[in-house]
Amino acid sequence: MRKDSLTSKNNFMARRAFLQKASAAGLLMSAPLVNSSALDIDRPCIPLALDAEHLSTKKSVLSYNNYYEFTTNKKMVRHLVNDFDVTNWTLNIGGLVEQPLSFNLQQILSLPSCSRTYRFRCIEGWSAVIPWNGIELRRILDLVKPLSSARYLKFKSAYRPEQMPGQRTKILTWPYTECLRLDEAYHPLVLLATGMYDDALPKQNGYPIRLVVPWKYGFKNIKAITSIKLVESKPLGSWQKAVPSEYGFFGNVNPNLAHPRWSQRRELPLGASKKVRTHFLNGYAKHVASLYSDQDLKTL
Ligand SMILES: Nc1nc2c(c(=O)[nH]1)N[C@H]1C(S)=C(S)[C@@H](COP(=O)(O)O)O[C@H]1N2
Ligand SMILES: [Mo]
Repeated sequence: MRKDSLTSKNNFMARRAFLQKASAAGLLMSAPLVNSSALDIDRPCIPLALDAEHLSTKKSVLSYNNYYEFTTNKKMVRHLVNDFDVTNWTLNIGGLVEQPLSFNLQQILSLPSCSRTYRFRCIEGWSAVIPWNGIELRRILDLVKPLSSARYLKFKSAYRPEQMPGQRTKILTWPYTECLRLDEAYHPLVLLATGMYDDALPKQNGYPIRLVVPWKYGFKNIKAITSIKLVESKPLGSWQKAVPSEYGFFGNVNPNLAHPRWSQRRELPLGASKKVRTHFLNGYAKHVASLYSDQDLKTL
């Protein structure tokens, strides 16, 4: 997909006007907290023709969660997040960028957003169809302006062992981290989600902000992000670090590439009693296959 076919000239001009205004106002100088009302002038997403899908019930998506910072028991996560206090939050975006930025909670929650309904496929074999609200990650990348040396993004989740009981165990190394290649991160399907079902993002699903990359397995979709760092060399995500034989850098959904312990050909939708077939790149191949060479797609 060509970038210039996706960004209208008007939009580009609006963004440039925003950046000029913002830098004149000193907002983009050395300790820049973004002025989120200024962000409103930018469109959060381009319209995309995606297949209509039968949504998972909100109840099912809010009550069956992987969130190892709390527990490995999927049905208990929603209870254990009650004591997770997120009033004090900063999302830092920095590293190899021209313009590092920090967002406080109020700024995160008032980011302009669109809705996008995506299939969601966990590597364990269950799936969902979720209406997200969020902003395309590339809109944020446009603000921070990656340097030419930047090749990857490294995401970190919150580290609050006093509030996150799972972090007092060694089941993973904390904080939870994930990573993308820069060209993947620029793809317009990639969202930073701040809501779902046209409502706030529930704590168990990654409040206040989480990554959504619909053609990758669920583990890549890191929750409760506190930092995004642009880096030169390939980072290691928490799962890849813990179990390299089962989790790779890409984590692309691929029914033809079996997990070492089970087939990935089929998946069980939340709330369903019968498995359905899993689609290559989770059904988004026509949008994203061009990001990968044949070699990449044989790699987990
Ligand atoms: N910080 C953090 N992010 C995470 C996880 C986690 O344990 N911690 N689990 C991942 C996995 S394995 C999956 S399948 C999805 C589950 O997202 P959901 O609970 O919103 O459905 O979150 C991903 N993001
Ligand atoms: Mo997962």
